[in-house]
Amino acid sequence: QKSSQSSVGIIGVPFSKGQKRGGVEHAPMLLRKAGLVEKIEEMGYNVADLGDLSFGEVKDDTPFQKHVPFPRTVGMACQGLAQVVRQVVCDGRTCITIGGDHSLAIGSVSGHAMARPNLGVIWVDAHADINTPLTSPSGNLHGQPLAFLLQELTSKVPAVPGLSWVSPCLTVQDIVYIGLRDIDPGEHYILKNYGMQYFSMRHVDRLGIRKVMEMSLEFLNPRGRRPIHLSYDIDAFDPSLAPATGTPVLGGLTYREGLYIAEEVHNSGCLSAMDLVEVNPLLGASTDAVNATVQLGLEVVLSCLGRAREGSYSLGYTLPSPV
Ligand code: HAR
Ligand code: MN
Ligand code: MN
Repeated sequence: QKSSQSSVGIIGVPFSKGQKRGGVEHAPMLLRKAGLVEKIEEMGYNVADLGDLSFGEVKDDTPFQKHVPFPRTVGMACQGLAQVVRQVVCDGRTCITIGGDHSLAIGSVSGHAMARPNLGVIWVDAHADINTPLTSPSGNLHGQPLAFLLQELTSKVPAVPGLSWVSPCLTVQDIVYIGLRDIDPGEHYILKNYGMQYFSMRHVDRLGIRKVMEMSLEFLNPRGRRPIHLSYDIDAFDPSLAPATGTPVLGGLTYREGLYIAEEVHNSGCLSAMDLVEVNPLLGASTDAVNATVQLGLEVVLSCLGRAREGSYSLGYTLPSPV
């Protein structure tokens, strides 16, 4: 069961400077080893593999206000990624970006918006990633991408070196969150006072994932014709399922909830681009823990492209008859 588009583009983004822990840059290589490209091809897609991007060194990238590390490095990587995503989407392919840390969404969403200005974003994450550089407790840019992308926050986001090219392409009407459970005070203030649509894990508990997906797609996609950007942080899953990640938080999505989200995004017929981020193979307690996390990331991507848990058969299949 293919998506409305029969071709995809895959971009590896071995990038980790949106946070301070090493390892997340190895995820694209491991997802490829797990068969990412081949499995998507087996589903019947035409796959353009853009390979893993490489990023220039930025010398003397001093932290912004002694607090936000690697601003120019993140800015340059995202600017490059944006151009590649824009091109893939313009070529009529569903764009799959494999991170890397979540700061790369500044680039992937910006590039997607250059090609599809009316896109809507589904942000699946334990975290809201909407700290401004001034509210961020850690300073890390992977906790801030949405602050740079939101028009309503323009006056609250300082000029950060390396990120001046970003033009806020989203409004609060264009985003829905699923899976939140670790929100900083500044972020909670934004969620509440800017009228953002979000489904925390408490909402998932109350409503069930079916209702959450119905409401999310209804909110973003009333006429069913709007391109969707799915930004999927693997830490949305419970740490028992996705242990190899930088900032695990207890009480996350079950395997079934996490795949259901991906399946429903596929069923909307509107998936235009997605990110899979924050798999960090150096942070698993064992090889098994790392492999489970990588495998789960792979399953999310395949489910977004139409792999169904109920199974499938291809067009033209017929039951063999005896003699
Ligand atoms: N909210 C925290 C901060 O801003 C941690 C968020 C970053 N962790 C992520 N992103 N994995 O989703 O530092
Ligand atoms: Mn995130
Ligand atoms: Mn997260």
